[in-house]
Amino acid sequence: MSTKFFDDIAPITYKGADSTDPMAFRHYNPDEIVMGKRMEDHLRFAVAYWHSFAWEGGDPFGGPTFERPWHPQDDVGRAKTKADVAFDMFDILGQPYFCWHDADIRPEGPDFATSVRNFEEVIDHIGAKMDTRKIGLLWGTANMFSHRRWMGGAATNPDPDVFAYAAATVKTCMDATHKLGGQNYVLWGGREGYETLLNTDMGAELDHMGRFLNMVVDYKHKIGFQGQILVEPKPQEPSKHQYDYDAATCIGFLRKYGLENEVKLNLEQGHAILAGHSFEHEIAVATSEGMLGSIDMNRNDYQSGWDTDQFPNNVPEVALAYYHILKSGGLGLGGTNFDAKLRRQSIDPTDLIAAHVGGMDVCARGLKAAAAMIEDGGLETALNERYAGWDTPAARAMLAGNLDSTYTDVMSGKIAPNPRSGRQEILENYVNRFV
Ligand code: XUL
Ligand code: CO
Repeated sequence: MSTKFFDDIAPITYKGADSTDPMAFRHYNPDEIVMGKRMEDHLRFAVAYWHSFAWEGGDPFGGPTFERPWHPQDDVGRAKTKADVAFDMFDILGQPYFCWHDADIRPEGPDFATSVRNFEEVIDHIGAKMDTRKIGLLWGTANMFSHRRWMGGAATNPDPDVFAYAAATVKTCMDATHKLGGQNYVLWGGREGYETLLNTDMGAELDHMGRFLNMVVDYKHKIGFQGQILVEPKPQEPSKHQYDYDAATCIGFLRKYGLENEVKLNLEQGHAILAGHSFEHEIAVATSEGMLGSIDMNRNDYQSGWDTDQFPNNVPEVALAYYHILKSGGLGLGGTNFDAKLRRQSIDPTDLIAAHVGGMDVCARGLKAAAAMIEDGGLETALNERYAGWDTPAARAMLAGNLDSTYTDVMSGKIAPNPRSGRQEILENYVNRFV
């Protein structure tokens, strides 16, 4: 039964690119076949419970701006109302997945045991709602950054009691994710880093984080969870420095602690920007190592310089991201999670729906542009031409050889480099034909 929160908003349908209806998809057409696969199965959209239902519209200068029937969020009954409204929105959008942190869906209790009881009660409520629908859980995660106990980190906290609390918390979140048939379990370490090196033993903290992640992987196998374990890079915010800085740093960390075959990456557009990269850079780093797990889709404001988590609206950026994803074989068990929130003036329920409709359409357009570029093959041909020299037996022999044998060939004049254009503008113009 509907909560009436979204009042008269009907399920969103695809009406085509010429439609002027703001509450219709113009590009996202779930059943449309793109490169041999349904669009819905490529994109695997998820709604993020925290931004859409737990965040109350506060910022560093002012309190909540949203007034929702499930506020204040300190009661299990109201947490169930929140879930009912969330599922109303899922019914309207028709996206196949959603994601949560424990703290988004249950009120914190006065002690751990009460928090877990609250959590299990709401998880059962959510599970019953999932049973009557097609929707699945893309991933679950633990919020180990908001409560004051986590202020010095979770697995990297100098206090072993906090490490213990983190271990117990992640166990409950993995259990709940498994119970709801989750496809992935995510760890984002907002406080796994430092504020100042003056009080931080970085080596010890990294060892503790490596050990913690090994415990997570062991537990995954113990309970028979078939999903992927993912870590989500971000360079800073809330910590001054976060250990999971970017994709390359995370991959180095995973290799150091023997986790490279067990853990993949959940990459977020805004985090890539904060790290000084493009989103496609982060995706290319991960795919070149076979470690892309899933993506968090949003955008940052390029002027403000912090993590604004806005809904995506830049088709060329999104297209290049999906280009690298499609080239590597797609998202697999991962998906496109809207880790994106409304602006705090967007207080109407309609804003919540419209934001997702727009974001889904931008991604669908980006996906179609990426697929068209792959089918046309222009970038691939240019790449093959650029690297064609490496297909020769002489070049392969050089890689198998050593410095002095190569020296002889260069010294004799047999090899003399002849610079060639990188053709960047021509390739940028090419991309512009598709986006
Ligand atoms: C924070 C962020 C998180 C993670 C899950 O910047 O992206 O919401 O995605 O903890
Ligand atoms: Co995220």
